[in-house]
Amino acid sequence: MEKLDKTVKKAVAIKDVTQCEATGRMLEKARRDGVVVAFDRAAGMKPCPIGAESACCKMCYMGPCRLNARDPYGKVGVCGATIDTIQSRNLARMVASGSAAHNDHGMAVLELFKGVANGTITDYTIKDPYKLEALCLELGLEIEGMTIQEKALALADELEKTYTQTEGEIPFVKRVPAKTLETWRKLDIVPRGAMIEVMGIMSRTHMGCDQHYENITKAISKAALADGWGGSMVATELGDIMFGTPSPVQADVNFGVLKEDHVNVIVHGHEPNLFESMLVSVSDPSLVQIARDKGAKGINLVGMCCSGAEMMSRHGVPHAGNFMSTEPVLVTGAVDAMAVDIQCIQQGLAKTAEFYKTHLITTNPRCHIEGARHIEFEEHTPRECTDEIVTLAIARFADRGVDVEIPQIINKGIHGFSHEYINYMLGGSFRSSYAPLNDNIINGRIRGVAGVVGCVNPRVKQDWVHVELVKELIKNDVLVIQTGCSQIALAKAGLTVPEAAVLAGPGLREVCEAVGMPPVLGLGSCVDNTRILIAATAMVNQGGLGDSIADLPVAGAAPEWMSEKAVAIGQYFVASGVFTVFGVGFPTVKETKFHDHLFGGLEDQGLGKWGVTKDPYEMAAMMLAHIDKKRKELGIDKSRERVLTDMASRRELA
Ligand code: BF8
Repeated sequence: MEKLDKTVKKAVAIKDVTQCEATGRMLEKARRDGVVVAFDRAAGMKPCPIGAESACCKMCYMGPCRLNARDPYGKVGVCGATIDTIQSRNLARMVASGSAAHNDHGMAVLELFKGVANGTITDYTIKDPYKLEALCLELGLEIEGMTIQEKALALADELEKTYTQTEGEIPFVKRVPAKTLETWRKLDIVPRGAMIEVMGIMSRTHMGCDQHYENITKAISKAALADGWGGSMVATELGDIMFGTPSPVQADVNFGVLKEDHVNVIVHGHEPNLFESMLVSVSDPSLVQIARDKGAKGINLVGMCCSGAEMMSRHGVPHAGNFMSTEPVLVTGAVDAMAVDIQCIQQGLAKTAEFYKTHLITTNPRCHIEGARHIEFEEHTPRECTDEIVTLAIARFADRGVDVEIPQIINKGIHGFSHEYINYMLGGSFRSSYAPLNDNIINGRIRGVAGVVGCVNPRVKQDWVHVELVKELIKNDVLVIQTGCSQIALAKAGLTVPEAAVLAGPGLREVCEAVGMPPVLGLGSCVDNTRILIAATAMVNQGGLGDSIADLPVAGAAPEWMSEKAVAIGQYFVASGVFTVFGVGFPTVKETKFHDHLFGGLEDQGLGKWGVTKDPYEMAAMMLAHIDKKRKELGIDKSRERVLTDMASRRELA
């Protein structure tokens, strides 16, 4: 095991790198044990200042060329590429990678769905036939007289176009508000299919090809929209049909969900199929009996990162923490097996797992890790993989051979606010609608809606930017909706409970207390950001808040982003019409044409725009200013007289 570097040990004060108490305690233990984790590696490696601003180009081997971000137009690359060409090509490749990751995930979910529909995969089923039918009808499919299986096959055929189609428009474009779609068509940014849009970026960013940042930006928007309204949306919708559409459920979050006297199995990753099967394996009476025979009280299944967030939303499975806690959780010594699939799996896990004798098991053909055991997961025989992992975990429990120290911290919260549930929650069974939300925005009780999503990143204090931003927003009557690692940060801060309404401004508090909902609504994983797009569309369709997503008093933020997926998500929100602010930093050089195009020019075209700041209070101020600007444009900047919504007025609204 590599030893902690002495200079690193001095440089990092734990209170400065994380707000998560459990993670902090495990960082202290890691230091005592001489174990290095990502927080230490980050302290020992400054970000490359040229790369951070995207002023370098390695698209060919005449370079790599480095431009001066302080004098961006002072020189060009060997081929003559300007700073705008270089930055836009770099950002395009980030978006292509992020979009590819989500689309690959969505395609895997589609393949699983096809197998369930044609009967070749029998371990999964269709749990929400109502949503299946609703989706078929929404996409204009003729399903009269069809069986559930036939409907599923018809839907699978239609949604396959999301990936493979090379001409036309992806299927879920049918959901986009008419005026938003009109703008996309005018700008020629409607995606044809994910594969061709991602391939198109890789092709046009080759040396000597597309060298106009505005044209490259169009390709960026297409590839990003092919993620948000494409692959990610397919993953969410088919996931709901197969595994259940979430509705509010209480779940425990934080390291205290680990149990010293149980066999602890963590699933960390993004695709729900592995986790769903693991849920079946840990409940198998014969495996539970083997665990008991070895002295365990039972088998404890826990999630981390995004598939964890999905399982928490759908089934109330406990969640141990977000991305930056994945190494520290192993330091507890209590994790008997960590099964991973794809995305956001840090290679450093292998060494940490080895030190604490935890089984780290990769399961997906797209993600092997040197030093980890690989047990391939196959949807036709999923239990072969998950049962074997549980068996390994039981054996490790019987002979842990390391000290166990679990921070006894658990935060209870309510999660699982799907778009469908929000619709029902606001309007009731017979009048489910977004009218009460729109009405409360129009009358000023709710100032606007903010999506706060995305990663945690060791370049900023873990969870802190998310939590401070969200507190500031709800204090100012902004309803917050969340996904991914951000949702877990707020769950740990105790804001995902209805009682957190006391932290909200008077208007939002009144609405939360009337409905019995938290001021912060958790929607699930990163692919579930598409639920935010659907909610925004429902707000437009409801009426009274403009004709396009760009008209809405809404804003988005990824305060601690780190992954290329986050950039793809950010761009699909911007292209959909949302002002989107990133924390940490942004890979462009300020006061360049490309930067100005992203941070203002796109808005002039009728889309959204980007913003950036590290400071959560400034971030909140930027988002509030945007929301207020939209309220003014809509003519609702002066709150209407406040009237409590009684049954008569609810009926009227419906
Ligand atoms: O997809 S929020 S760190 S875990 S990239 Fe990764 Fe970021 Fe977490 Fe999930 Ni999303």
